[in-house]
Amino acid sequence: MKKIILFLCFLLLMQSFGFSVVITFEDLARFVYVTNQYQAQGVIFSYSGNYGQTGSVSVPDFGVYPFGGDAPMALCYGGPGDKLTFRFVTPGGTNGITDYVNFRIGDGDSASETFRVSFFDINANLLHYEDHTTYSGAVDGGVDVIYSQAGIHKVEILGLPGQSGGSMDDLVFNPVQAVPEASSLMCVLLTILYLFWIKK
Ligand SMILES: [Ca+2]
Repeated sequence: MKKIILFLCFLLLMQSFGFSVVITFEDLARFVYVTNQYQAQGVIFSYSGNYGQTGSVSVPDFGVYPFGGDAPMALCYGGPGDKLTFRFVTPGGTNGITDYVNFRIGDGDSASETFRVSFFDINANLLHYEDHTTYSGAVDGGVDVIYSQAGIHKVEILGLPGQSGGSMDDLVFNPVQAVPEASSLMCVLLTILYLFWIKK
């Protein structure tokens, strides 16, 4: 019994000492649709609207110019009403959560970009949102979005009126934790009860 408890404590410790994940899109070519290429690291992407592809800010593709990310490659999104979404998952693709998300977003051209960034929990409840308008200039047209909160499952970037399309880059998040299903929790509980029972 003591050995089992020690092993479970070891697993919990290993999980808590995980390192943050960093995604710069530099490992992908231009014009690649980004979907589940980073599932093993804990995130998958989806879109409604235009783009959803990698673009080079140094060419520039999609009219996207440097905005302060790790150049040249970035993930480009479209105009008003277009939505770029990413969700945190386990390597096996089941639902996951994180407690810290940080990324660079915007555009470096002369047009302004207005967009809303929303964070949701596993039950699709809105945790937080923030609106931004970025311009070209001193900050290269981009802004850093940083949000810390337990239970972040999904992040949505929605183009607002005035948006002409932009990019995101340098996505950083804390290691993703699996969301245990009710049946798994019950299984763990029954196992613990059984172990106590055979100990007696
Ligand atoms: Ca990049």
